[in-house]
Amino acid sequence: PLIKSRQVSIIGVPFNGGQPQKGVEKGPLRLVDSGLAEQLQELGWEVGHESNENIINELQPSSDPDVMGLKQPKFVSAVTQNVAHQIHERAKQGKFVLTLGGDHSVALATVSGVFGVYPDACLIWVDAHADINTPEATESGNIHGCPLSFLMGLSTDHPDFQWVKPILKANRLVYIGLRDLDAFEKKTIKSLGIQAFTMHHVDKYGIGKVVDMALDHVNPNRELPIHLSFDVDALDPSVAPSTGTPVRGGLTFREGHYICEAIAETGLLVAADIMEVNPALEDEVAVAQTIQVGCSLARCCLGETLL
Ligand code: 6HN
Ligand code: MN
Ligand code: MN
Ligand code: MN
Repeated sequence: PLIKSRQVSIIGVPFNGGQPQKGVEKGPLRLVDSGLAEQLQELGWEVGHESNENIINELQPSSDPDVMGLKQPKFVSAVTQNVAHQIHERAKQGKFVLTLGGDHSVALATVSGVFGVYPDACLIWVDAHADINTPEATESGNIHGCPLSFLMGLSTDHPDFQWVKPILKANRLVYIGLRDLDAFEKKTIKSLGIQAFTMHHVDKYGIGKVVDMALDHVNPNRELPIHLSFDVDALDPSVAPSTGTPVRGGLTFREGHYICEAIAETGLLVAADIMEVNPALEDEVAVAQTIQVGCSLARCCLGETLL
């Protein structure tokens, strides 16, 4: 495996500034409080944990008006730039980086940090959404719908995100689970030739074939490092109800876990994000279910089901 140390660095990012709903900032601590660190130790990993519970509030600017149609740009930029450095340091130390969100704008930090250390990595984006809107295109202004446009260099003129380097090439990105795309996103995926497996493809081919085809596309020789960014809204709302932008018709419990298992099995996974768990949404039973799923996806990424 690429990560020889068997050390994992859990990076909590208790951040909600990329979208309007409160509560997603409570995701990381709930995942850890439910025993995630101990579970990973049981799998034989040496676990470090940085909760970042104190730094986020300090980075909130006193005034943060919309810029080019994006909401809270200064707050999102400051938090993600800061966390990108932290993630870069941990990846550079040879540790597996497990980032717990927080909303998906935090991918600006995870992908920047990881690709800074592994420039030839590929990114597997598991999500109901494509998160590739530009400031011009976004209908909501929520930055959690935009991180990939910055990381791919499609949005180079926003003053607050000049620090984001366009490190992601179209042929190193693959989507799985898509089912709610904005018109601009569809057009962009087509025109850039980004490989995308929607729920239609999961139904048609089955998840095993889809993951094989996804890896064949971004990692044909099975030699490049892999970063997995898993938005829990990729799962069906009956599986992961407590999330901010649920969409019917998602991945089953097994399909979601299969993705993590199959990628872990390659030995090439160097970083994983578990994003958009919002413990303030739905009832306590739903929250507990969503937290449990988040933890078990993370464990599968770290090899729980490998023999
Ligand atoms: N997520 N495409 C919509 C938007 O507001 O741009 C939804 C984005 C959802 C983002 O779930 O990470
Ligand atoms: Mn997302
Ligand atoms: Mn999503
Ligand atoms: Mn939509």
